[in-house]
Amino acid sequence: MEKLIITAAICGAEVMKEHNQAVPYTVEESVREAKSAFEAGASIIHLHVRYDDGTPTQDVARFKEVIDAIRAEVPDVIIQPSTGGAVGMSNDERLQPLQLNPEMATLDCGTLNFGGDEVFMNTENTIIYFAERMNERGVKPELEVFDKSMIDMALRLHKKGYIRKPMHFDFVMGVNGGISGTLRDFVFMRGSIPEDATYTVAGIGRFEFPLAMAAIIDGGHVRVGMEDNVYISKGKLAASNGELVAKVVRMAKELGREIATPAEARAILGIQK
Ligand code: KMH
Ligand code: ZN
Repeated sequence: MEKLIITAAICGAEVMKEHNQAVPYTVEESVREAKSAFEAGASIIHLHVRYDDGTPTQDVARFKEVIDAIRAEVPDVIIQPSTGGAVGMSNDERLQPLQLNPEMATLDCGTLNFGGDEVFMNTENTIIYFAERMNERGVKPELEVFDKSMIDMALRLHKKGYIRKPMHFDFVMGVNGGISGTLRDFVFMRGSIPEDATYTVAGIGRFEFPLAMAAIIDGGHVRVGMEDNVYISKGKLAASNGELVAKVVRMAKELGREIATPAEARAILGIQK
């Protein structure tokens, strides 16, 4: 079985220090959390950035500041900026981190309810627009799919030539508005992607570790981190993103799955550095 790629989603755009004090806002806090995740075994950092007061931003200057600071401490890790940003941001606002030519970036493959009155908008034309911008720059998309219909959209856009192979999916499961985080739905999602595709799974909240376990057994890859879940176990807050990653490493070791380095992750995903 391939080695296990662990992605750390260190802060997202929604979770706040009120949920867990370790959620990073400042540049220094982002470096601390990225470093802790890398040292624990993560080879990819899924990156959102915040202003110092915690407000999410897609501002390219802020991304550059954070990425440069992470690179200074953790030179080799794969940095995967979000192009999802936060609900309500415009397409071009969301796309700003591509100006930095990252190795990877997320490509959200559909619109979904996001709790209450929030809607995370990704129309077909938006997805095509984002895919074209990534293709122009040679950025590997991580296809964020919050539901089975989004896999079907990605496959249609692949047939039309907008999304290239090898395809790499991220099943984000358990969002209030997306597919559930049950094992039944995990099996449905992983059975719906092409044989030659790779996937990672991001279980939200209490689904994080059960779905990590399923992906480890299945030969998939795993995303954990404060963007998705702030608890290390029921009712106990995680001290850091590194602690969440370390738990996945322990699970993988128990099951005989080795952990991929960033270089090995690049080879598995077909990324040229
Ligand atoms: N913050 C969510 C609205 C991504 O990073 O591409 C979108 C998100 C997905 O987190
Ligand atoms: Zn994200």
